[in-house]
Parts: sequence; structure tokens; C-alpha cells
Amino acid sequence: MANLLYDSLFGVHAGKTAPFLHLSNGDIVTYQDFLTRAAQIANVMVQSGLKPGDRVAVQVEKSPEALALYAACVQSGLVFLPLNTAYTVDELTYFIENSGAALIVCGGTSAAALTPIATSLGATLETLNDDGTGSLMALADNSPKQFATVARGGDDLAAFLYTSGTTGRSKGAMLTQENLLSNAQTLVEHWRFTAEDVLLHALPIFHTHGLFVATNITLAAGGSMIFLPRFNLDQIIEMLPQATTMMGVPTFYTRLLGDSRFTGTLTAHMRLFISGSAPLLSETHAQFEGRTGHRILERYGMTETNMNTSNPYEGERRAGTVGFPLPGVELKITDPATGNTLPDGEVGQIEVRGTNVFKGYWQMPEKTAEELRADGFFITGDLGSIDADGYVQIVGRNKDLIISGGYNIYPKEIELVLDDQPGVLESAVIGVPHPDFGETVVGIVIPEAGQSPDLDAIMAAVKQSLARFKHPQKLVVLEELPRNTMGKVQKNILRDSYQSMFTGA
Ligand code: MLC
Ligand code: AMP
Repeated sequence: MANLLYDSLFGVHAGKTAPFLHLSNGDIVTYQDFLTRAAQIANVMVQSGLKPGDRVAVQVEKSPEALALYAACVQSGLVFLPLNTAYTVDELTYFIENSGAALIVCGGTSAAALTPIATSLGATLETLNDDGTGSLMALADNSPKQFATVARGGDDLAAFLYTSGTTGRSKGAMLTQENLLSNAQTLVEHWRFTAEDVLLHALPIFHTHGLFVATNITLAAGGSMIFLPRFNLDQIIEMLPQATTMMGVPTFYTRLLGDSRFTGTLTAHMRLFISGSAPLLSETHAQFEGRTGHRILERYGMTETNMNTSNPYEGERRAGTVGFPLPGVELKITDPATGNTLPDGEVGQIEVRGTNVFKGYWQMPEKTAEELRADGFFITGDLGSIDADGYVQIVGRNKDLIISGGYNIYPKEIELVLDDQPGVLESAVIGVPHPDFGETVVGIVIPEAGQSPDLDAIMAAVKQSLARFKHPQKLVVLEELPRNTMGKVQKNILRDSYQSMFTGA
């Protein structure tokens, strides 16, 4: 029976003995090995009573088995919900409860902490460790190697990815089979991926970039990936000679440039370097070309939309721009106040429409209506303009968002924790330039009258609630926050004050 995404990305490779994953220990996972593993996991999930449309919340380290779990969800019509491995139990509780997950898969060390949530939800909990062991795989080992693929169409949900919001509450972006497949197929063609390609994969697989852009493209092209657990400079430099392409966030490229072993010789054979998820500085682009002769191809996307724009494969890859709308994606720049389209050259909010655009936020119709117009245009919250040659440039954000090393951080979420601490009247969280992460987090704390808040105790409370990458790298105590005449906190003034805190510039 037909399952659009499974048949096109996975099923099409049935019986193939060609490599899909090259692991850092030298092992190879062939396409058929991978599909067999996925089928066994699908059997476990369906036999445990899960029904199409049920959510499977997954917080596990990167491994071939974790990727097979994604394939298994697609094959059995379950909604894959990957979660950042850095999330704390507080954060996970919200995602799991909000999604109403029927199955939770986590590392063995998190099982005890997550069992009460599973019990209260009536969800099953299985474990999957980074070495591929755990209760899920033990069950899979004893399950049939064939699975009768569940029929799913383009409009059926394939995945939920949570994105934070300006109010501090995360929203589950509902992605359909068609959203994922159409974007993968467009990108394969646009970036000329083939079965010969070997992608160096060092990104996490719980976000759009590592999961959908990198993995789905490889599957759609029938190529393979050097599948590294995480970004490790030595490993990247060691493995580069075996790759043809690489995808990364800008931090990957600045870190590579910071190493003298990264040379033109090392990269001479490479076909393509792609960057996204955060702005690539023009100077990084230029430095990279100077060192290697390669012009990094920058593209622009979002959790809610997959990829929207890309610099051209052939033709000028223009530094400081994210290129042109991809085929099938309409993009316009509008006036935030009126929603009217602005003439080229003017800065406004970026709106996009196409088969790549998600279905809405899970159980949040008002939020969906605020950002996804009835005519299908999604208001990205990014500010940009289109130049005379049609290149899109992102110039800022109409949303209070910090992007640190490619991870999105919504200040409100941190402010809510800071505001709750003894002796704190209020707070403001800002992003400031950082040489490694692009931006990093600074927290401004305003004490209640006569109080001197204990900053160490505040940091301890932050650690308890929030993932490490969201922690302020610095807390600053001020008497009051700068406000405009309407009483709104002027974060731009704070950003100006602290902008060279980490760069010294
Ligand atoms: C790790 N840390 C971070 C961080 N990553 N802090 C802030 N921002 C980050 N991004 C913490 C670590 O926990 C550690 O804390 C300390 O910072 C230093 O860690 P490190 O060892 O130097 O970091 P590393 O583990 O090497 O990770 C850095 C990184 C990683 C850049 C390799 O963050 C990464 O892989 N980022 C990719 C994110 C991504 O995939 N984004 C795509 C989103 S999809 P301590 O306490 O131990 O010192 C999307 C759509 C689109 O946006 O368009 O693609
Ligand atoms: P996320 O919600 O994690 O998917 O992050 C999406 C956001 O990342 C976008 O709305 C942009 O603000 C940002 N982003 C992605 N790619 C780029 C890029 N090439 N340049 C600048 N910002 C980017």
C-alpha cells in the first residue's frame, strides 16, 4: 500500500547493498541493513498498540538506530518527535505532555526521570542508548524483519518539531509527508546530489538541518553519509578526504578556519559546502574561499518551512545573502503593519508559501492563525529585502530570538526563570556577538528594592530548568531597564551596551 514518504525515501532502496552510513569506527550500514532495522522497530511499535497519528517522543543520542527509529515512524504512520539531547526534565515534561506522546524513547540514563511522566500520560517508555543498546532494540532484535508499510498520503503528519515562541511556550510545528518530500526532492535537484555523493554529517539529528535537509536529501539521492556523533574538529579533518559534500552551521566553518590543518589541499576534491541555520558572516565566506577556493553555498530555512531560499549551484554564490527562492517556493517582503508587499530593495518581513510550508502548530489554532495566513503565506518573523538581482538578504528579525551555534533561543523563556528568582524584580535577556557561536546569551537582572540577588543561586536555578545552550554566559545586575515612552524594554540599547562583551571589538 502506498506511503508517499516511506516509498519515496526508504522503500525505494529495498534490497540495496550499497552503503547508507559510514560510521566513525569504520563500520558500514547498508541500505538494506538500515531498512531491516527500521522494519523491526516498526513491528515493535505497532505490536505495542501504537496507531497511525500517535506521537513518538524521542530524546536519544545520534546513532544509526536513532535514524532507523525515524524511518520506522514514517513506515508505520507514527509522528516522529525528536527532542534536543540537551533538554532538561522540566523542558521534556512540557514537550511530552503537550504532544500527548504515546511512546517515549530516551537514553537509559534518563529513564528513571521520565518514567513518572510516561506513567501519568499512560505512555510506554523504551530506551535507546548511543551504542544502539536498550529496551527498544532488545525488542526489535526479536521482531520480524519485514513490516507491512502503513498507507499514508501527502497530507498526513510525518513529524512534530517544537519551536519556541515569543511568549516562552514552545509550539509543535506539524510537518506533513508532502512538506518533507517535496523539499528534499527540490534540494537534491538544486544542489545536484547524486548516488555518488558522500555527505559529511556532523549535525545533530533532532533538528531540521541534520534530519530533514541532510538525511532526507541523502535518501532521496541514494547517496551515503559519513555519520559522526557530533562536531569534532579532529574527526572532521580526518574524514573530509572521504566526503564529497558537507553541511553545517556557521560555527562549523569558523572552527574549521581556526585550524591550520584545514587547507585547500584537504578540500580540493570536495564538491560542495553548504551553510545555514544562522547568518554566515561575509568575512567567513571570503576567508573560506581564500583558504580553500570553495565558495560556501548559503541557504535559508526554518523548522516550519524546511528550506526556503538558496544561493545558486551554478552562478554567483553571493556572500551575505541567502540566494533566491527555491523552485516551488513563493517569497515576498511585506510591510509588518499592513501586510502589503513592498517594492524590491525595501526591508520588510519575509513571507513564504509553498508545499514546504507546515500545516500549523499542534493544538494552537490562534498561534497558527497569527503566523500562517489564510492564503497560505507563512510570516517567518525574519526581516529582509530583495536586491536588484533577486538575491534575498536577511537583515534582522522581527521576533525576539537569539541564535547560538545554530540553536534557537527565545529570551522570554529565560526571562521567566530569572523573574522567578528571589530578590529579582524583573529581567531582560539579550543576544550579543560571540566569536564561536555567532551570538550568545546575556541576562540582565533588576533587583527588588533593597535586595542583592545571589547570582550563583540564580545560575543554579537556570541550570535546573533550561538546556545548557540557553544558559546566560553572563549575568549583569542593573538598577533598571531602559524603556521607551510606551514602557517597552529597549533591548537594542542593552545590546549596544554589551555588544563587545565577548568579542572585545
Ligand atoms: C554547545 N554548547 C552551546 C552550544 N552548543 N552553547 C551555546 N550554543 C550552542 N549552540 C555548550 C556546551 O553544552 C558546552 O557547555 C559549551 O557550550 C561548549 O561546548 P562545545 O564542546 O564547544 O560545543 P559543541 O558540543 O562542539 O557544540 C557546538 C556546535 C553545536 C556548534 C557544534 O551546538 C551544534 O552542532 N550546533 C548545530 C545546531 C543545529 O543543528 N541547528 C539547526 C537547527 S534547524 P559546557 O557547560 O560543557 O562547557 C534550523 C533550520 C535551518 O535552524 O535553517 O537549518
Ligand atoms: P528554527 O526555528 O530553529 O528552524 O530557525 C529558523 C531561523 O533560523 C530562521 O527564522 C532564521 O532566523 C534563521 N536562519 C536560518 N538560516 C539562516 C541563514 N542562512 N541566515 C540567517 N538566518 C538564518
